[in-house]
Parts: sequence; structure tokens; C-alpha cells
Amino acid sequence: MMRAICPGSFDPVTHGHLDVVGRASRLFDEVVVAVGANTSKTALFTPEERVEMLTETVAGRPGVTVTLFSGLLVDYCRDHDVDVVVKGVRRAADVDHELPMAQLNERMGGLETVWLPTAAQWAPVSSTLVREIARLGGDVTPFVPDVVATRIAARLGAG
Ligand code: COD
Repeated sequence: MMRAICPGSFDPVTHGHLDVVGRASRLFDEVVVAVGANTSKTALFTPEERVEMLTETVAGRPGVTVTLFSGLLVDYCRDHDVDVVVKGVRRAADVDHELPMAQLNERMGGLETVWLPTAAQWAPVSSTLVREIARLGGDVTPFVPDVVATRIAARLGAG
């Protein structure tokens, strides 16, 4: 049995993330969607809120679970019998960003990484741009699930 992990900040989850999770679930027996903290980013939602939104969004997908993680990804994967990391790659800049992490995760914990090329329609989408569009009053409904768009509107509306 092969267990994969899709780690990310997911602040918030987008259709691009969900495309990668769905494709990973067809390749592996189990997929853990793991919400971690990227300390270099300014958060819109708490990690717990992101887990709630992800859980609502992936509910019913066989073999897919959602969790929080902290600390090193290699430690989480060793402790939870995770075999492989799955990441979505949108463009060359993602390779530059992801390659050192993949190499160091292999070196520190023998943890392999698989990259899935992003579906073309979601390649320009990022959580960072979704947050910016929403903060500036734009429509994010093409890029995120309805439940997420509703939560963003409530969060920003609440000031
Ligand atoms: N389409 C497809 N894939 C996408 C899209 C999209 N539109 N948007 C993002 N993705 C991919 C990203 O390329 C990434 O692979 C993944 O989805 C998550 O993206 P984000 O932006 O939600 O999350 P990140 O990149 O901020 O998450 C970083 C982690 C939390 C995973 C990372 O910092 C980490 O592993 N932290 C743990 C600490 C650790 O082990 N550090 C040492 C590493 S060597």
C-alpha cells in the first residue's frame, strides 16, 4: 500500500490544489492533505480554518484525509508511514522552489517527491493571488470552491 502526502499552506485551498489532490488519489492508495505553516507568508485563515475548508471540500473522496502538521515534513512522514510527497508544479519557478526541498527531504529522511504538472487551466492560480484579488474586491469564485469563496467574503467583510 502506498500512502502519499500533499503538503501545503492551503491559505486558502484553490481548484489548482484540488486538481493535484484528485490526481494523487488516483495514483496512490491513500492521500493525506497536510496543512503546514509557511512562516514566510501572511495568513488569511488559521491552520484550523484551512483544515475545515479542505475537509468540506474533499469530503467523500475515497482514501483522502486532511490533517494539520508542524515541524519537519520528513518527521511527520516517518511517524505516519508516508511513502511519497506529491507537489504540483506550475512553472519553472516552482521547480526552483521545490527542488531543494525535494532533495533535502530525500537526504534527511529518504523521502521521495513526485511532481505533477499543473492542469493548464489552474497554472496561473495561487493562494497568494486569490487573497490579493479578494482583498481588492475582485471575484475569486472561478478559482476556489464555493465554500471557500463564502468564507473569504465573510472574513474580509468582517474586517
Ligand atoms: N495548481 C497546482 N498546484 C498548485 C497550485 C495550482 N494552482 N497552487 C499551488 N500548488 C502547489 C504548490 O506548487 C505546492 O506544491 C502545493 O500546491 C502547496 O502550495 P501552497 O502555496 O499552498 O503551500 P506552500 O508552498 O506555502 O507550502 C509549503 C510547505 C508547508 C509544504 C513547506 O513549507 C513545508 O514542507 N514545510 C514543512 C517544514 C519543512 O519540512 N521544511 C524543510 C523543507 S526541506
